[in-house]
Amino acid sequence: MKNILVIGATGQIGSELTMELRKRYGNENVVAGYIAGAEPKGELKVSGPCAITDVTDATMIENVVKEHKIDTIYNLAALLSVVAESKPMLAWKIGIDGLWNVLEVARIHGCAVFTPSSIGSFGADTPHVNTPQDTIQRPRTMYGISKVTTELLSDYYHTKYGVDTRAVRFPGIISNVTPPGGGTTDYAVDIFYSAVKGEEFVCPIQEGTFMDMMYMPDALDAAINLMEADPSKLIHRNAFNVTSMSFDPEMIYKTICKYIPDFKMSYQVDPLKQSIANSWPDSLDDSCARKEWGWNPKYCLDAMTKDMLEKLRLKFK
Ligand code: AKB
Repeated sequence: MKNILVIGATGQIGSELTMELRKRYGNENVVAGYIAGAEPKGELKVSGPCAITDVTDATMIENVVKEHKIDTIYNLAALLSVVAESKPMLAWKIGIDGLWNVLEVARIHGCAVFTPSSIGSFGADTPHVNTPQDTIQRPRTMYGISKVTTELLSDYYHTKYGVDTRAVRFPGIISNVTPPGGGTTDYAVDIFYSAVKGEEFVCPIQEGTFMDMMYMPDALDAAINLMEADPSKLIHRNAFNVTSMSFDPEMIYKTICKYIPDFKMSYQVDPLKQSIANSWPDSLDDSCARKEWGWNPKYCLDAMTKDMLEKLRLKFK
């Protein structure tokens, strides 16, 4: 039986991952770790144990791990790419000092650890089309630098200490429960909210800018299925390219227009978001994830759009 701690359980991915893990492993066996000021609410709060778990405090993490006999940690604490550029030292403190705390606790208490990387771990010198699993990374954003370091430090703990670390490089995640905050790919979530509210969408990313994206149900499967995978089949660990779709603003706009024909979009490009997006891949090659642990996403752009619009319409009814 797994006992799981999700650090960052009230964030965009954490809030849905915690509920999915509770569904699969039992409510009592999944602890929602949160920080002061971001307390769990609603179902997340009442359906299972919650514990204040600040990733920058190793003792606090260790106490939660000991109290709940944790054997698996999903470490989702991080600042997203745009906000990390305005707070680079904080991004490092949470992303890397925090990761070091998690890995040390995991080493001492024998926990497996999932700490996601991102398409942000790639940089301007990376081949942008069909980006290989193993290729030049060299990002120039603090988010990217911290994600490459996350990958290297996680691999280090695996090879040196045998800690069972595994991760994926998440693309932009699109979801209808908890909005993302401060990412370059946030536009692909915001556009759905504008469409459902009947508002014009002002897009901060230029037409023709392709980025990898994924619908939340596939992102949850990616994290959980990788942690369930047979370790003897894993050639890579930190971190696997995974993707479900690649589109530019026009493609997602036109797909939404199939369901809401009078939806309007204009452009007001944000220079910081655009420069980050330009340095990221257009499309990832995720064949290693498919081969080594059976990655197989279910949602394409059209299926995701249909589901997003249905769910958001219910939310704003
Ligand atoms: C961001 O845009 O910062 C994130 C990511 C792709 O890692 N959504």
